[in-house]
Parts: sequence; C-alpha cells; structure tokens
Amino acid sequence: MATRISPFDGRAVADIGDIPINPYSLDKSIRIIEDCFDPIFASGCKPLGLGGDHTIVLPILRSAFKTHGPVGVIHVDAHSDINDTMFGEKIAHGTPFRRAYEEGLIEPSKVFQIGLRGTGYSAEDFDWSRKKGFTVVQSEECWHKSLAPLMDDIRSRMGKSPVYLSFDIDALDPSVAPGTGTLEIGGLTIIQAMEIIRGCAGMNVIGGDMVEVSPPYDNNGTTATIAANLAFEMLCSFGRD
Ligand SMILES: [Mn+2]
Repeated sequence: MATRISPFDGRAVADIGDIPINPYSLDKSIRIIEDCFDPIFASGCKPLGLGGDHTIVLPILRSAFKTHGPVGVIHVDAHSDINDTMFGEKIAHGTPFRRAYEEGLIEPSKVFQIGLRGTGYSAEDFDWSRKKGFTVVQSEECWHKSLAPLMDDIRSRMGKSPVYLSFDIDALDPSVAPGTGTLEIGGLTIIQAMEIIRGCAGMNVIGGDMVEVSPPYDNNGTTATIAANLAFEMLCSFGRD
C-alpha cells in the first residue's frame, strides 16, 4: 500500500518454474543455470531468482554480462562471499563475488555490500572487497538508523548503470529470520531491508535474487514468509526504474 505499486497490474509477471539442476554435479548445475538465464536477460525480462544458496549468483551474473556487460551490484548479506575457495573449491556459496570480480562481470566501483558482520576467519576478511573498490557498509554502520539516506547515495552513484540486487536472507537479524544456515547476530531489521529494496526504485535494476532461505531450519515458516514478502517488494521496486 505504501508504494502504491501493483506489479501484477502494470507488468507481465510470470513464474517460469524451477531450473532443472543436476544434483550430482555442481559444475553442470551452474552451466544449466547460466543457460536458463541467457534468454531471460536477452529478452529484456528482469529475473527474480529464488534460491537456493548464494552459488546461483555467479552463473546469473555470467549470463547478465552477455546482455548488459559489467553490472553494479547491491549485495545485502551478513557475509562478503569473496572467499577464494571453500574446502578447496572455487565454486561455492562463499566465493561468487570474487569469481565475478575476477571474470570482469561486475563494476567494482558500483558494488555495495550492506550488512556484513560476524566472527569471520580473520580481521581482514572485508578488506579484500575494499581493496578492489567495493563499498562495504558493515552492519554496525546500519544499527539504529534509517538506510534511506544510504540508498539515496547509492542511487546517485549508480546513475543509469545496470544494477543487480542480490539479497541473502541472513542479512536480517536471526531473531527475525532464523531459517538459514549461517546465522550472525546484530543484523538488519525488516524495515531496513524494505528501505534497501524500495530504495532501488529509480535505478536501472536488471534483476535480482533472494537466497539462502533453508526450510529445514525454518521451524515455523516465518523466514520463508518474510523472504516472500521481500521478494514482492522487489517486484514493486523493479517496476519503478
Ligand atoms: Mn550470507
């Protein structure tokens, strides 16, 4: 009601179903995901992907690059997801933004990582992002305040560039969204999440995702419900650029 946007009235919104990944091969699965997104981006549609874990953003960004070139990214997450490897593997849910950087899929000066926090592996965990030109907005910088001014700043810095919004549900505080695998205390509020998503209106958003919701951990279903509502907010926001 607040945005006065009714995305199902003004736009053609369709659920195109699940992507038929190969559960026995991660390499094949990410190729399948990329192949499935290619015609979506090429046709001018704005995909809203529902994870799955954060691994899916790498093949999505590979696909987006073919249509849009390097994109800006608003990455909302407790974690930076810029590890070089996890258990020796280059493709994992904690590595996609390092791969995307290495492959030139993203414009580093237009990458904003919001909500990062936690114990981490070392005190320098987030410095790799900063050294590469990303803007890191740690969760502590978000505490007790509206994020609308931050989004105003990001909007002006994005300009007309294509922007991809990637939202890990663990960006939210675990007291409100516990149904995910890697909880970190001191997270964002739902209102701040709405400010971020609504703040994307006016940007050239080319797609987005909602990832890391884990039904086995979601004991009463509220995390999935919150994710669904935030996905709806994205549909409203994507329609306003
Ligand atoms: Mn995360």
